[in-house]
Amino acid sequence: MVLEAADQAAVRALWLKLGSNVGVYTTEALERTFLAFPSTKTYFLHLDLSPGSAQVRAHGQKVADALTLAVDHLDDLPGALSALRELHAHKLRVDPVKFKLLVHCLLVTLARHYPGDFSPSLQASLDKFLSHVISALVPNCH
Ligand code: HEG
Repeated sequence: MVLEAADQAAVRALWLKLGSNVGVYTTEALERTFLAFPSTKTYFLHLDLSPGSAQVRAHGQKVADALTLAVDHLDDLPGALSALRELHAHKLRVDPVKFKLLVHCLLVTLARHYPGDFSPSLQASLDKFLSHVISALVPNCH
């Protein structure tokens, strides 16, 4: 399953615009996820989850780097994300449902910071991209 060309172009264009700030937005998305969906916090009990936490920021940057890697490998997300799939499924044992919660909060975050860009069509492209990322991170889902 590969993202259509128009969706790929829209995601790449947004990523260029985000530049080095992707980590800022993934960190806000994590903070929103922990507040809106507290059940997600159970995976991070070993981290300081208080607002503005440097540990959440550091984790946000890792998530950002993984998403940027995904944007650079839109034709082979399962291949690009295979190590992360192993980690989340077998070591961290993250419930697949939780990925959708983080993705929802990332969309809300991007809509808030880029209201002028966030057309219904960009939302649809981003939603498809992030669904593909989830599929690549969840075993037997691609
Ligand atoms: Mg995951 C670690 C990416 C959703 C729980 N996550 C990581 C790491 C990356 C990553 C790059 C660091 C891996 C490493 O150190 O080698 N995570 C990532 C993406 C997405 C995602 C791209 C979805 C888009 N993660 C996710 C969700 C949960 C979760 C939904 C649980 C609700 N991730 C999780 C935990 C760790 C990572 C508990 C380890 C954190 C740590 O101990 O530092």
